Amino acid sequence: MAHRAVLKFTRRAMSGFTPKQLKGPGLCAFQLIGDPILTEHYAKAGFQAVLVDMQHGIYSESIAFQCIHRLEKFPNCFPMVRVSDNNPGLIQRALDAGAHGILAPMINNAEEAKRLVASCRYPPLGVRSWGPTRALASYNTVEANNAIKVIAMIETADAIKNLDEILDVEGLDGAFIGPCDLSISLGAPPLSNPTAPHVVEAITKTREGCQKRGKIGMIFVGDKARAQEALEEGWSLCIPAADISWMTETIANIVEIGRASCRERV
Ligand code: 3PY
Ligand code: MG
Repeated sequence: MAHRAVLKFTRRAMSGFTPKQLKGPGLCAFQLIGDPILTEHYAKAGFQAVLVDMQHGIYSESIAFQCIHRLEKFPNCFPMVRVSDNNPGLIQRALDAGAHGILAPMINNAEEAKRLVASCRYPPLGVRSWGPTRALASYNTVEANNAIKVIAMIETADAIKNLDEILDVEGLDGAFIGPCDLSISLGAPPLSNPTAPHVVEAITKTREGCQKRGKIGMIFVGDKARAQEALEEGWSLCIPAADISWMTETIANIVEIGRASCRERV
């Protein structure tokens, strides 16, 4: 009886629920600075998606989820969370908070990719547990299963070795290149725009693997020039560096303008 009452409430609360679409190709904002006002600015500016980074972002879970909630006002901006680990508990909390996209770091083989997919989908496709607290905790589990995008981070030598088996995992929607960790793992310096030929080759192989399968190919890059190039190469979603680097770069430019003007006066 109690269960029926909860279901009835949930149906009413969620009526009119429209899952968001990840359109692509386009840009995704990488949010490391934990403030929902920034999330709103990224959506207003026209980013197709915002990635709330719970792996390296500087904020608590509560703030991260407030950032996700702000995106409910922006139907054209897709809310994504990078969890800190391929852990069903973390993933399901992010989904219950309203994330439509889940990215997990360091996916190294098909077994890990399958575990990631299973955490994101309700039975019979996965093992997601029922906990309707926010928008995407729809009463309609099929609708939720269809709406969620599951993305594996490809950022180790093992992932490149096992790339085909990872990309072939049913229910995995795409792959996301972490160029810095991938470079480190392949014995190169951690660069957002890697130049070592074997790293570039691994990145290209990942893009081609996604394109061949019609899956989402996502990449983090160091600047907007490389972002433009990456989109022209055929990546579906490109992250043009992170907000903390946009900020530090802008700050350095502003300070330099001040210094230059003062130099002229002395
Ligand atoms: C990496 O470069 O390793 C990343 O995870 C970027 O987000
Ligand atoms: Mg990484």
